Amino acid sequence: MTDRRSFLKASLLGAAAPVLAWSGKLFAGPVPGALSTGTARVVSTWDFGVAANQAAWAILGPGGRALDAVEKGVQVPESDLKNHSVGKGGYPDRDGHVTLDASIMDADGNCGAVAALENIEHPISVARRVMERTPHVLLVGAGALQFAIAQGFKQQNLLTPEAEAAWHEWLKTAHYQPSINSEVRDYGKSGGQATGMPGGAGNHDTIGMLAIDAQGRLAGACTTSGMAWKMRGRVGDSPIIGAGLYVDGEVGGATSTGVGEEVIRNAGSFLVVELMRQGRSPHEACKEAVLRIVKRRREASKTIQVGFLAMNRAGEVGAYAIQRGFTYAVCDARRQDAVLPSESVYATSYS
Ligand code: SD4
Repeated sequence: MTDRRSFLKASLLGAAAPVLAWSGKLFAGPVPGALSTGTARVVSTWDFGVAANQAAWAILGPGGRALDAVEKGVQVPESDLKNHSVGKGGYPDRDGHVTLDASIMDADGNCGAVAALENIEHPISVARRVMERTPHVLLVGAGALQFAIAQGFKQQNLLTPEAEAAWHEWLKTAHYQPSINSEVRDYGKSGGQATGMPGGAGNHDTIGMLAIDAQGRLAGACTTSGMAWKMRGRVGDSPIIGAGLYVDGEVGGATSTGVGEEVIRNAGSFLVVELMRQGRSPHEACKEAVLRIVKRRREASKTIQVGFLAMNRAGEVGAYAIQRGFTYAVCDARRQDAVLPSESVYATSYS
């Protein structure tokens, strides 16, 4: 279990990540290193990032812009009804409302975000409109919806029958313990759709995506329905620039998944980028940011998950998580369906 010995042992694991099977295939290469000039790459959190990456690659491959690629890429899980933590089909809050958070950022510090947005399938596209068509960075709740409607987005019910049934099941006990990332229980079995978590449902599927295009431009996007059964009005890290997402064209980008409160407390993605600015590799920077959370929250960290994913301006990629089970998908000219396991502080599940 997660005693000091296993903590130390897990912390001392080497830098070379093992390979992970995905759809019967194996990513046989090493953790992605620097790109040669004029080539592109996109990475995203979790194994379902493969499909999102491929949509992004349809733009990046022919030489398109990173910003367009990340927006189109994360729209895939936003529309995936089987993904219960992003977009349509996401699990609702404890009062039955599906509320969505999203952010987008380019290499020049342009950024936009929405939080607690309801009834709009693609919050990432509303976030981009906030970035490009308002002088603001973040719109929330009713105001964000009003803006989306004014921009021509169509309203629709995002609560699917499956998500509603899961909510009704949760209501039987209504035990308020919103927790995240049960992949520590489901690792290797569920293909990203977790089940059986404390509190009654899996909800670890936030997507954070980082891309670099053939012209060397970086961009990132992050989108989620947040914690299942959360308090109405709760907002996580995903729409907070510097927490769930940060991009700096001179350095690189970072994104996060997991318990948003812990990421916000540590300005997580900003920290990862600043550590890269100081010379750390993406892997080292993600690891240091995770260890800061664990150091501050030694006891709590045994039962929560946070994972960071980073890419520097050379296209090098790294990731690190508190718990075992965090994966990330990588797509470039070499192959488009790779999934790699992140290293973690704790080598074993807390459950
Ligand atoms: C949040 N960070 O709302 C999101 C949830 C998440 O993997 O990433 N789940 O706190």
